[in-house]
Amino acid sequence: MVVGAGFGGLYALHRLRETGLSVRVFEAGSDVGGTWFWNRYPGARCDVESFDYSYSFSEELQQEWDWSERYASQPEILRYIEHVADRFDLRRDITFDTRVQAATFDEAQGRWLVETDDGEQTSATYLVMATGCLSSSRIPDFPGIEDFQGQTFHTGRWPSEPVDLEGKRVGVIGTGSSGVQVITALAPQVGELTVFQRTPTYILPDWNRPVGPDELRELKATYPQRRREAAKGALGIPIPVTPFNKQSAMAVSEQERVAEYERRWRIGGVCVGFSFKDLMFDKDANDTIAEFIRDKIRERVEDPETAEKLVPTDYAYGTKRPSLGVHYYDSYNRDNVRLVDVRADPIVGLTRNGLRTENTEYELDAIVFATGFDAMTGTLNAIDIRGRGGRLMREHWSAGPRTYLGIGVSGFPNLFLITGPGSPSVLTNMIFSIEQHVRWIAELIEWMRAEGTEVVEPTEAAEDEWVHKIAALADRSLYPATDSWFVGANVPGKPRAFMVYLGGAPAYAKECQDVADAGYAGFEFSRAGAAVLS
Ligand code: NA7
Repeated sequence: MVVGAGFGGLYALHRLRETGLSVRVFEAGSDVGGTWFWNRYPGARCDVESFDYSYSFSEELQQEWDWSERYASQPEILRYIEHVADRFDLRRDITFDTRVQAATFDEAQGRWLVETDDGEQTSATYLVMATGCLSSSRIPDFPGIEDFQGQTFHTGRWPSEPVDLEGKRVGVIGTGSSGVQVITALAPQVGELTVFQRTPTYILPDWNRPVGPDELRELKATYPQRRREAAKGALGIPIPVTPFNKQSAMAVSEQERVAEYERRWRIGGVCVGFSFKDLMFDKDANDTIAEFIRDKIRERVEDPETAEKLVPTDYAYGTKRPSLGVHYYDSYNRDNVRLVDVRADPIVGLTRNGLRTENTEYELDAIVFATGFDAMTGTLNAIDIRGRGGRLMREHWSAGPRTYLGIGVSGFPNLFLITGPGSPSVLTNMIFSIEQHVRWIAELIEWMRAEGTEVVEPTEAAEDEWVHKIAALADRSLYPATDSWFVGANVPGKPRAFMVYLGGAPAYAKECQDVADAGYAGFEFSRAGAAVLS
């Protein structure tokens, strides 16, 4: 059984079918797409290039799909996923509009008993959680939220029917990646746009553009090489043009440093973050790129006071996920857009007609919450997942998520996480990481069937060691010091833990391969109802 029909769940269904298993998928949405099904807000676009943010498992699929832009928009990505679902006849095994509420491991039978919100109870040998890293959208608990008479939207739950905001007074709360994209798209459409910003974002240019026929032909012809390069890149994307610079930012003169930033800025995308080897590890080095980006903001925004509000100052570049885009700052040069710094003038709550801060009341016809997600663990913890002895996974994770390889959880046999906490997941190209996980899990299941063993789970010791490794890798970097969703700081009461493997995609893939080559070291195997064999 697979939970979720986004990129992860669809490939899990396809690949596990190939192993000869019968597979059933439950999906809460009414169609395939996951993230790209729900996040259909204006301006939604992927921040990984389309030729990399696509499945590599089928050469025919690669050759028949024509990406139209360097960075694909949400509608195009959704069309692609729908095409994949049709092409591999996936929908016949997917039950839509159905949310998994509980999953209990029956030790005697060695099966997962699964309950869905329509009351159905079913069971499966293996349970694959392809529930996404950013799938539990979050609206903060603003007082008076139910009093507001206008329209409200969350970017991560945008309606599928058309939304007409033309001429309206619209407020956007939040300026993370979703906020940046939706603000850029709405600014020219709406009557008045009021942006309520708590923390400004570092934004890199994407220089998005159409992909012409010649480029398309060339890109298609070089897919195999591109995928090989992607496997060598720390983020699961190819970086042949602008590899990681192995120098320290502090080892060169200011002039050389700025020249390197400028060179990469012109290319755009995440390669700017690879300008020097220590940007994410050394505060002085990080300050240099942060200041470079701040100057870019100051150049772009006409009103100096607004520009200063848009300049991030209190956290290191990259420790909250940077956004991509070129036209965001132009929004603030428009007469119909105003910026409210809600750190200086905090939001008190919503009112019947709009939103009140300590100093002002803003009348609004609609409010867009671009306020993020209960990331990495939110969706999993919302399901009553009970492992051996009836232990709830959310209790097992009460001090932060505990996994082995980000794939398995001790005491929760035959349960697999796709891009789970403790894997490189959100700091890589998600499709690359999804494919790597699904392949690895499918090969493990094939191995178990060949060995005649039925039940697999990580040992507690392997899980402990992995949890320490994730923390140790993070502690060498600047990430843990920032209040971000990477550490769960955006959700009040959430335990603080850095949830991503920071060693890079190739090192991670090697760890997974080494585990498999050693007969799945760190896992223990048993027969259903029998004691664990080691
Ligand atoms: P993010 O990155 O979590 O951004 C959420 C934004 O909402 C961020 O600017 C928050 O400010 C803001 N926020 C959250 N709660 C509040 C309250 N109570 N008041 C004011 N502002 C608030 O979510 P996104 O959807 O933009 O992006 C998620 C990921 O999707 C992204 O990283 C990419 O990987 C794709 P804060 O920074 O917490 O001060």
